[in-house]
Amino acid sequence: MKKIKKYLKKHLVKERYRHTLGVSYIAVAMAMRYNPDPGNSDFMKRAETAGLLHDCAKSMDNDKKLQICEKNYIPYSSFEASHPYLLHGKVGAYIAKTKFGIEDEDILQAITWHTTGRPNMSLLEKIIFIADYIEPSRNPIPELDVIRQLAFIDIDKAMEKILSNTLKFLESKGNPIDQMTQTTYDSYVHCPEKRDYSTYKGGNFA
Ligand code: DGI
Ligand code: FE
Ligand code: FE
Repeated sequence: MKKIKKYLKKHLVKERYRHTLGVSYIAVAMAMRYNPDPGNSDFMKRAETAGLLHDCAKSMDNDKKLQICEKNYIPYSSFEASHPYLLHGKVGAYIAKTKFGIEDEDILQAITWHTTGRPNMSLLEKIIFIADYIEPSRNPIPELDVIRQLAFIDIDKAMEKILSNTLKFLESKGNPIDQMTQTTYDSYVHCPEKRDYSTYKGGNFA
């Protein structure tokens, strides 16, 4: 963990490093909440590691990101080729594996998919995706505090809300949308078992 933090401190600007620590802490808190194996703190450790490394490639030049993908046969879409900042997850997972020897596939996938999500995400993948959005130093986003509470009440509902708000945000900015972001959102909307939180405004959920 020390080696990772040292690397991040060197490669990320101050605000991004602060964000990274925030994601890591929130990921640990969510791992406590959703730990599938209470009594074993391994899940928390894995959440901490994935949180720390999720944006490790964020500051890299776009050309270098594309170069790393090319050299290492990391597949990417034409949309990612024209919007290479979206590749910081895939390249980040590559760095986690090669530079820090992370072999845990779930951690690597959580880093890979943290920006767009994907259908059928694992618990750890969802935790990193959500922690990235709700960590305390994030600039205010509409409904952020409600989503922060929802994250600890109903993880899938939090996923759906974040994806929905991200799509709305990108549309309002006129930014093109990666197909994977839309596909991920669709997979949550079509999720058959869900409770209705449409009128939820924060506070305790009865
Ligand atoms: O790296 P972070 O800033 O912590 O967060 P992130 O990895 O979720 O990246 C966030 C940025 O990615 C944000 O500006 C929105 C953008 N983004 C997410 N999905 C899409 C997208 N941008 C485009 N153009 N299309 C998407 O589908
Ligand atoms: Fe990111
Ligand atoms: Fe992030």
